[in-house]
Amino acid sequence: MNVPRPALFLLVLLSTQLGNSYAADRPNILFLFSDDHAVKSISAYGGSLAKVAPTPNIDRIAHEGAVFRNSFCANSICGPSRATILTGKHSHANGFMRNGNSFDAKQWTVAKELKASGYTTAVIGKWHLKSDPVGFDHWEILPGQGSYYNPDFLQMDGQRKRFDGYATDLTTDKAVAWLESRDADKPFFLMCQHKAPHRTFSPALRHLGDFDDVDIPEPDTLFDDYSNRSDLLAKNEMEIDRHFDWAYDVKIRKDERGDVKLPAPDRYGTPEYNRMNADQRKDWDAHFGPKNKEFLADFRAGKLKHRDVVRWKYRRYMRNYLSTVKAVDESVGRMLKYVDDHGLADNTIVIYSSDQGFFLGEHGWYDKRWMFEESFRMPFIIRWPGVIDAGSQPRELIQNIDYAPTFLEAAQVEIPSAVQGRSLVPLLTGNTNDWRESLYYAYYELGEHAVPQHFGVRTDRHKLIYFPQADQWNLFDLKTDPQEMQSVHADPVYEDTRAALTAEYHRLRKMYDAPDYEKL
Ligand code: SGN
Ligand code: CA
Repeated sequence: MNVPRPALFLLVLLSTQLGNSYAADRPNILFLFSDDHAVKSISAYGGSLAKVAPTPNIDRIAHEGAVFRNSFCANSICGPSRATILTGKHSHANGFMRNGNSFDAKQWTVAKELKASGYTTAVIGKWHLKSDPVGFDHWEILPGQGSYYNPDFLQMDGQRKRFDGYATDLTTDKAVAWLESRDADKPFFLMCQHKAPHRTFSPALRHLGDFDDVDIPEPDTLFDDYSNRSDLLAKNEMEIDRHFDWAYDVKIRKDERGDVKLPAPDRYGTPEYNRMNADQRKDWDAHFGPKNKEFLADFRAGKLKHRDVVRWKYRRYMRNYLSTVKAVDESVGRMLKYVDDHGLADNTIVIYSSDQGFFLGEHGWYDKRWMFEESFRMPFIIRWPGVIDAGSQPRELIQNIDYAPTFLEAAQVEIPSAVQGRSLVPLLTGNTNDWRESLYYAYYELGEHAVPQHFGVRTDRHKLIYFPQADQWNLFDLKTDPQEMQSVHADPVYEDTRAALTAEYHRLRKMYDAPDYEKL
């Protein structure tokens, strides 16, 4: 390489200062992330909602890069997923096992490592790890879950400031503003993290009504009776029917959240509604008011049977959910445009992901947590021009423990041995040699939505789940029973499979040094 002398001097100086030498053209990493975005509501993933999912910009990343078809989380809940992404470790190894824990900010993270290696780093939007972000040159985060309308953001100086507008738009504005003001001599690592489409699925007001005329297909399992699996399933508290805050008996709970925006929130004052200003409420009321009136009139006249009401709630849920996704996709479009307009596209890795999956009516549910496919799956779509062939669809089993090592390899930084995940870079270039054949899952929460602690292993074809509280095992054959309606754990036909999976489950627990159930 023919480098002019002063430039060479600078390079050498830089490498000595950093204690390492890095190529000058390390890629930027733009990590676009949302909260509770199920793969089936992204067109590029296909599936029953592919035709109605409003995701042209997320799909663009997919078409120009790769869609990981078998991407999963390690623990299907918000804070733990984020902690896993930052550390490349399972929940027990990074200490953040349940929402409400406080992230031990003293530990190693990929953000700290990238920053130390010469990246400029920022996180904007939802954080949900309690302790302040460390390892970022800049951060501006939503407190806790954050609000959809006129949200507060926590600033680096400790101030909490309220901003007018919609959380998804504001998060994007702030991400763009940071890109504008960043130290452009360094490669960047930006985590742009939305609250949407998280409960209460509250759309940008400009999108109210966008899905009113869209026919939304209903999942086959909307009326699951929870038979043929652990009896713990039936004890859940996450049914669209019984647990959305408007139940068939029209009893309004004191902590009304506004899940289906009914009855008119001005009478019951949901937290989201209370944050809106008069103009915003006008739009909201104009949209939901007449629809609620019509529904309630039919309901009170006895025209709707129990299942009609569940179906009505499901459709309203989906219309609001997809509307919030629409704003997330617009944000992705704005970020892609930024990298295009500033000549950054060729050397920027763009990722779209979300902290876990979500039930969109499957098994009658909303929310996540279970190791069932809908909540276990995590979108992972990545574009890296010149490295990934456009339109790739890798099928290997990947997990959020793999993100940190992937970022490190892309940034030419050594991966510490304590990281439990593996870099996806070989898969990006089609090298699938020696890739893992199974994934470990662990869910530790005890209370919310009455989902029991459970642990498991998944291969490409089978899934074994253990519920220690009841000492019960479920086994699913994902080929013959993709909707996971029937455990075959006691079926003699599956004896060999059961033995092999049980052994694999214990092997993984040992390999990852998973804690004993009694210690949880
Ligand atoms: C809130 C939600 C729950 C949700 C948790 C965890 N209720 O408590 O439905 O499971 O967050 O979500 S809400 O009415 O306040 O929205 S997570 O994404 O943060 O893990
Ligand atoms: Ca989440």
